[in-house]
Amino acid sequence: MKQLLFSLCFLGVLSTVSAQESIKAPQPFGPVPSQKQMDWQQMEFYAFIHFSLNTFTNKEWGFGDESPQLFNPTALDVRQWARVAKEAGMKGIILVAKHHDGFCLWPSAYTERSVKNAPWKNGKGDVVKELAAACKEYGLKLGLYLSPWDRNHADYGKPAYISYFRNQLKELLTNYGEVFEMWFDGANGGDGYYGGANEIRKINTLDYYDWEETYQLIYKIAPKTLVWGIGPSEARWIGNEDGFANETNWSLLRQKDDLAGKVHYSEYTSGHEDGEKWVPGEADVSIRPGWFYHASEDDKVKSLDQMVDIYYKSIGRNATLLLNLPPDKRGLINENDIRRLKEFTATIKADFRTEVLAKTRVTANNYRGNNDKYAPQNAIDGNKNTYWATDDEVKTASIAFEFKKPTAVNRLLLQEYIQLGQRVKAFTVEAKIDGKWKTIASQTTIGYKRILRFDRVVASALRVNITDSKASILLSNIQAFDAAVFVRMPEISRDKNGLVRMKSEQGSRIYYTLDGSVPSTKSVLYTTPFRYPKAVKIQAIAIDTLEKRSSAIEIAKYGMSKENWKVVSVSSGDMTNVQRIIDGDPVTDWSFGNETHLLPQEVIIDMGAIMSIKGFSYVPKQQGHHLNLIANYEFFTSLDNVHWSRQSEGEFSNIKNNPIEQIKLFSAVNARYVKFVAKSAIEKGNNHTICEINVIE
Ligand code: FUL
Repeated sequence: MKQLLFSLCFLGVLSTVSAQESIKAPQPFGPVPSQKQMDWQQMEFYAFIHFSLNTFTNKEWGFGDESPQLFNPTALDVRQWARVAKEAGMKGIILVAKHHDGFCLWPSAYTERSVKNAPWKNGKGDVVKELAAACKEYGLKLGLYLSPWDRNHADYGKPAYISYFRNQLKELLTNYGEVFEMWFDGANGGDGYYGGANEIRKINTLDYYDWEETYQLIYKIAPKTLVWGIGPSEARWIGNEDGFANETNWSLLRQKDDLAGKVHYSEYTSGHEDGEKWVPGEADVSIRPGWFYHASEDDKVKSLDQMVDIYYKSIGRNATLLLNLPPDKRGLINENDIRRLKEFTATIKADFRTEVLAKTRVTANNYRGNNDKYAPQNAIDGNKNTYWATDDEVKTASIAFEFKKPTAVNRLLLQEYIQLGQRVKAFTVEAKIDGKWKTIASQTTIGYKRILRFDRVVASALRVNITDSKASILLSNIQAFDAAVFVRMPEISRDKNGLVRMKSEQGSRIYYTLDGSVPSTKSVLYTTPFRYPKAVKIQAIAIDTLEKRSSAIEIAKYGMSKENWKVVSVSSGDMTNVQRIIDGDPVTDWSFGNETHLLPQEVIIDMGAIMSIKGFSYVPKQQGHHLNLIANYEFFTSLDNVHWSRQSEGEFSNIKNNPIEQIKLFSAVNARYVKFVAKSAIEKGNNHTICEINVIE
């Protein structure tokens, strides 16, 4: 009897096992990530460190002739970098080991241009080694940036340089432990010192480096290193240096076309739905306007609003986020940057504190073979290895979550089980409010992670409808949150005549100060535009009266208004619209130069009175495909529009990838007239654009 019972039980077990097994697991669809890419994607957030000779020369790109003697940080502490990154929840640090000027932060055996010829630690230091140890101590992964372009090396552009470059790669990938990411920047070739030749060396990025072979070398010596950037890479640039992916973001790329030079980099922002290779996007951005530290940017650290937007537009849009924290001349991440980073991480942490779906009743109108292994519960079980899956032929389906009582939500987080490919092309989200379903979002891709922000709704149920997918649907995680209302900072603008305008979101009031004090509800309430043509620092705050919450403080600094400014002469271009370059609006643009008026081109401005100035800025066009950017400039001042003295000349480094306001400083000088000369351009065309010219008082 006992025996019989046992056999019956045994048979019972067997039959359940075979029922489970008779369900075939879903098959991969299209390109899938490698384990290395999966591990990398799950890091989500890591730091970038730009720290080199440029930190000491106040440049964004060194020319290659700067002396290594200038590298002399007074308090370099890589453990501080690691601590800051760790506390911010980052998982690694990518260090720029060599930037375009060729200076090496490690004592490379192949060059004298390195820390070994710097006064720091009497030439005995090795920043890469120190950072590798600090990363280990703090449980962070180490990544490295080795600039392919070298403006110092005499052989750059010739075959000999490729051996040099590969030798350095070998040093970096064998002497410092595991490197999680190798970063190859796209800026390649142009003018430089090149061992004293001082010339322009153009190369074809795709041919010159023989990337296929370089990659083979890397995979041989460092198989765990993910290679980013140019060549047949395993992760791609997101196509801008603002840290944004598009809402539609495929982790796929038509890399063959890319390697044949047929893909414009703006396409990286979305990837390619029909890409033949898994090449996920990495969004890189600096916490300041520039990549290297400049004291003049101490008050230009990105605002909390910008930082939060960056998070939702990168990690929230299926990309990883590589955030640059440039150490200052001491060798420390600056206090201002740390403060902002802390505010940012606290805000993001708070946004995801209250999860509301885990305890809901979840149902789906389809799940694979009605088998529990693929049931909708898997999307809320907190286990990233289980997923809700539909039957193979089912490419549209709904998953619904019923709350025990009406619940407030304003964030939704979704994740596909990307190990089997990225599939979802479109989806909608509905909320059941007062018994009626209401569509609250209509979106496209999901990928590894997609986070939606929407106005708070109080719902009795939520429903996610996948409305289009390449193959069956596999979702491993769905969460919803009730984040505190984020009040956006007011926007401040001032026009040419000094008229100040402020704008905030509906439902909030703006309070401001003009005397440098911190604004609060006791400060002046903004009601209508007002005139303030003098130099001023305006600080404003928005208060959501209903939520009783306030925004971060917006600060706008202005010199004297431009009401008495006039453009007195231009070498070409349309004179009727030229005032756009002095209208106080950084968006309106004007161009000079054409087929008959080639570079250099100039514009002369009369400021109406003698002023002491110590710099100028050029605001380039920032939106669009053809920005017609100026690459090299000269800037002159005069008291009488007859006798001129040159105050500054040089390049707008990195303007192509990062077309931000270009600030150039010089020793203070009295001037009434200023002359801005465009000497060379980024694009081949003969048209060159200026949005605004400012002076720094
Ligand atoms: C760019 C470089 O030219 C910048 O200097 C910086 O390193 C940035 C991350 O990549 O393209």
